[in-house]
Amino acid sequence: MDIMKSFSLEGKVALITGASHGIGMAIANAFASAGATICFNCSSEGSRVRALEAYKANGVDAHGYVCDVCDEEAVKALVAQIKEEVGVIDILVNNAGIIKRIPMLDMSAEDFRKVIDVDLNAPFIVSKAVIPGMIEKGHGKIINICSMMSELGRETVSAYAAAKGGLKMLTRNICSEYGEYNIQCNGIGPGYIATSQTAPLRERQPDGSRHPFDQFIVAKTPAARWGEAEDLMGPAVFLASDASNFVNGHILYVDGGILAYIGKQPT
Ligand code: NAP
Ligand code: GCO
Repeated sequence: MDIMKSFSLEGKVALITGASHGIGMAIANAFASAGATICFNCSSEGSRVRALEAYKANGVDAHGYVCDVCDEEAVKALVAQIKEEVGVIDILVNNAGIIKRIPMLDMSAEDFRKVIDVDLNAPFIVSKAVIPGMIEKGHGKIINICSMMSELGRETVSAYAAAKGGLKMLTRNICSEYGEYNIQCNGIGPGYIATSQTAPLRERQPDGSRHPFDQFIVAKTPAARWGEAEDLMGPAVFLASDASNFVNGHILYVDGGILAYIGKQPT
């Protein structure tokens, strides 16, 4: 048996939401390397055009769409358009996400709802649109991009932690409800990854020193570094491939060990 064939995504159609850059683009590039046809959406035409150029420069012939993942009718239309233009979706990565770092007592209910809408309601909406096609095909892979905040809280990220905690349980519920149709739904929980989303946490201070949070995270991570989006490529291909057909409802933390580590005693 050639075990490496079980990691192939040849002939598969993948939709990665929010893959105009960052983690989503890295995962899409990994899937393309493994043989998948890449579809992605983002929230603006500018992002879509820039992303298509980046994919092309990387040798990936991606299909890009502008679609707000919070808009159920637009999502249903996107899935139908992809079916028409590319094929029925075999692999879905619910990656699109936002964060608002605001102390809870200062956060408006509108801001709280917006984060929940993108980070939790949208994965429900997109999964609901994609699962019927997976059932018809007799297989499917759904990967929800969770977070360390699916397990831990911290100051200023109440909405995000609530959303990502809910996304962990939505992952387990899709596993429970659709596992019998040969659909595996798992999560990836990235640690702290150097993307535009975390750029504010890594900004140099006026005196040129590293951001205190940057120093904190590196000290708290056994790998002693921030993660790179590329660190997620292998785990994502594993969860999207036949190699993980008996893995279901699992959140795979790709965090350099941070969740396992209590932290170094202050000197
Ligand atoms: P990012 O660089 O901010 O990218 C977010 C992506 O989501 C962009 O492509 C953006 O599209 C898209 N998006 C946002 N709202 C959307 C909407 N309503 N409809 C469609 N697309 C939308 O974020 P990232 O760091 O790559 O993170 C990607 C995912 O990983 C997120 O779910 C995030 O919560 C999660 N995560 C990140 C980290 C980290 O440390 N970076 C760690 C754990 C989990 P536009 O380009 O059009 O704005
Ligand atoms: C934050 C960060 C984190 C990361 C990630 C960690 O402000 O704490 O943005 O939330 O994005 O989710 O796994």
